Amino acid sequence: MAKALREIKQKLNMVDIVLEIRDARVPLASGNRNLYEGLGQKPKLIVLNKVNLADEEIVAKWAEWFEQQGTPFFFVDCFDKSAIKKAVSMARQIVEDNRRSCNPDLLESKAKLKLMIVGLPNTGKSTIINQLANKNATKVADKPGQTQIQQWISVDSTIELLDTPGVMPPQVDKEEHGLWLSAIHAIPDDIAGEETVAVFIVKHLLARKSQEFLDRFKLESFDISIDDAFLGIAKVRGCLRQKGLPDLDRVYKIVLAEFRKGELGKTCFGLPPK
Ligand SMILES: Nc1nc2c(ncn2[C@@H]2O[C@H](COP(=O)(O)OP(=O)(O)OP(=O)(O)O)[C@@H](O)[C@H]2O)c(=O)[nH]1
Ligand SMILES: [Mg+2]
Repeated sequence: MAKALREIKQKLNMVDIVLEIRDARVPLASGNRNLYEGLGQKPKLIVLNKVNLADEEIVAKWAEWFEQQGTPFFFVDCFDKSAIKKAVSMARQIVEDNRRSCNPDLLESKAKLKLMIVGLPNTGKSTIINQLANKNATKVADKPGQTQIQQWISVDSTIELLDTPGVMPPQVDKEEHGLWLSAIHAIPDDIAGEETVAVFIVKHLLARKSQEFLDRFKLESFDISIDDAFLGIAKVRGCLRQKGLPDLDRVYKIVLAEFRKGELGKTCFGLPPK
């Protein structure tokens, strides 16, 4: 964390604006206060990615909340190129407004816009860059810590991007936030353990009454125990061992993988603060 933060600060004077990529399912806890504060006066834009995996009603509440805070923000998903381009246009506008706030008579800058992309691991930083660059300029994978070093990517004559490794905050504010970040795979599974994360996800989906979850695993009702839910999943997916006992390790992996692909329903963790 300290090294990554130092490297980010070293490059600050080379960029016009910092895009902090967060996960739209966890809009506040997937931010990094230390990182954000370390950016000082540099213009910032919060980009909430993976909105295609998030609950639309709760996203609307968060949008209202960010509006009230006066924080520039933009919801995107990596498959929607036009939304990503709009986020970059918004970034350009913020930089322009900032430049002209000192001298309103300045003409619009024709210089290349340089953006630094920062955020927690696995939030989709490199994917967003590849979408803008129209090529696999930087490696992506559904696991935290894919990007290990900073890398400049030139999109065209108007935009240049700096990809950076994901940075975890030194600590999470609440234990619950650790589970949220594990569920979205910003934290590697071996930290909390696959069982803990899978149990958390299944409890969350049952409590939130995710119909997709129920239908996908042919479960009878939302009012079942966690053991019955895992047994039901094992039956449907052929993960039963001798004497009809579920092979829980396989079941946990199924839950984690399918939840992260959005196949168990769109969801968010937590609501905006009152
Ligand atoms: N469903 C969905 N998946 C996404 C979206 N954006 C990125 N992903 C997936 O999220 C995973 C992580 O993407 P990366 O771009 O490697 O994330 P990163 O932030 O660069 O990760 P690190 O380099 O580890 O910090 C990949 O499997 C992407 O395909 C999105 O908007 N929707
Ligand atoms: Mg990356």
